[in-house]
Amino acid sequence: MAYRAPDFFDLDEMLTEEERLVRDTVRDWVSDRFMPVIAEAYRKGTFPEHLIPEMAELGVLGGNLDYGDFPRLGPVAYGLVMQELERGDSGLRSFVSVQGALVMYPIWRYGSDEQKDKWLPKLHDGSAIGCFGLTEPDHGSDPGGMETKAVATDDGYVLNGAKMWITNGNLADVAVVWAKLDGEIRGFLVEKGMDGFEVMEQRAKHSLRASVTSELSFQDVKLGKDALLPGAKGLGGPLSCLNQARYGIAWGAIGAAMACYDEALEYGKSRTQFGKPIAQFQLYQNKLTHMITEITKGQMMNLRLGRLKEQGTVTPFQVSMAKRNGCFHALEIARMARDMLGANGITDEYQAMRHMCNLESVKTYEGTHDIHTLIVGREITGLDAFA
Ligand code: TGC
Ligand code: FAD
Repeated sequence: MAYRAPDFFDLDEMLTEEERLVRDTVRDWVSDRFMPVIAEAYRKGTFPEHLIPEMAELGVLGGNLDYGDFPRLGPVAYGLVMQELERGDSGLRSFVSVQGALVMYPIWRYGSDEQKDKWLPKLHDGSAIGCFGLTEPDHGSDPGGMETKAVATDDGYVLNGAKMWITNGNLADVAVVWAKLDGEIRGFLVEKGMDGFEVMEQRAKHSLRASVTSELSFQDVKLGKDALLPGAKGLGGPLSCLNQARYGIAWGAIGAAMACYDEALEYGKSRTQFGKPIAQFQLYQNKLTHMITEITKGQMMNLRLGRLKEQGTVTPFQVSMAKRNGCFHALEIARMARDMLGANGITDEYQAMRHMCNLESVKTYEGTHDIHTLIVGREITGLDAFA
């Protein structure tokens, strides 16, 4: 069944022709190339790596960055790309988010010219993959407490520690690793295959099964001086990258909700009980109305957020609100859609339960719902829950 993207408030009218073109190109690619393979990939617990060159061809890997001949997607076009990718699967959007917002962005913003020239072209054309190591086994919501440590030597640094829950870890040619150097958080580029650098896939997952998640461990890994990202100092370094990725998640989560809504709507019109389509019952319509209302509110928030980002005035607190809102409602909508599909909703012939399981992770990573509540709470009250 062809996907019919909900747009109840004609937000399409508020997009530029270029933004619509970018969105429609990615939407068609997801329908034609990704949807046929996702159920099987999810079942097997693999990421469809064979599609990476096509994603690169679409220009979505770091395509918003001002570098070389990159397409320089604007914030709204970039957000729409994330929305369309996550309509396919959160794992697909995760792959692209990590590569662009969490690996290419820190290299682009904080790296030396040599680091940029070495990595950005390859990461953009998909010939190199990256991952972002901030979370540790004992430090998730409080990355400032990290224990991974770098010690300066005559010719570089020695890195020790561990990172956990790292998206793209086993696929990565380069890891952006955050570690304390003389007590200050700094970013390092750690390359695949370095002595003492081990990567283990975390496969026992009910969620984001079509995404690679890994543990990284560093035992006396010797890094050259050129491994340090010179421009990033303090927790603000990784958190600035999270602003970019959280922005994409705000859009992406609404994309997953749009997929679930469309599926529940179509199902309700074709499934008959008590002699009529279930979509004719008031309760079913109440659920659909709730879903489309929250989707519309999310779409409007994201579009406004994108325009603020375009004019350079967006704040991290606005990004937190949109990430929190998008994930919360998308998960609620996915759960609702699963219920509306009855027993069929638990099978992988339908998408709702896959999105529902994925969104549990999406609500957790890049700052949990509670952490974003406290970030917004700190901004509006001036009182710091983390102090
Ligand atoms: P706090 O005192 O608030 O801040 C420390 C320094 O950082 C600055 N800062 C920011 N800078 C840029 N953007 C932001 N959003 C920032 N928030 C804070 C701040 O100004 C300060 O700078 P300075 O110069 O004064 O030192 O730090 P805190 O320790 O109180 O922590 C604040 C808190 C809890 C909000 C923060 O730690 C947090 O956001 N925790 C959540 C952790 C998180 O989101 N982890 C994500 C890991 S990556 C991931 O999940 C990838 S999933 C990818 C995928 O598959 O899609
Ligand atoms: P915890 O911080 O232990 O939180 C547990 C619970 O306590 C949560 O409900 C939380 O909201 C609550 N809590 C914590 N602190 C407070 C507080 N102060 N007040 C109230 N409640 C609180 N990390 C990376 O660095 N790179 C990646 O690529 C990456 N990819 C991921 C992929 C997946 C599939 C998943 C699931 C996670 C990924 N993460 C990644 C890690 C993710 O960012 C963390 O899981 C997240 O930040 C939460 O940390 P935690 O799991 O340790 O939970």
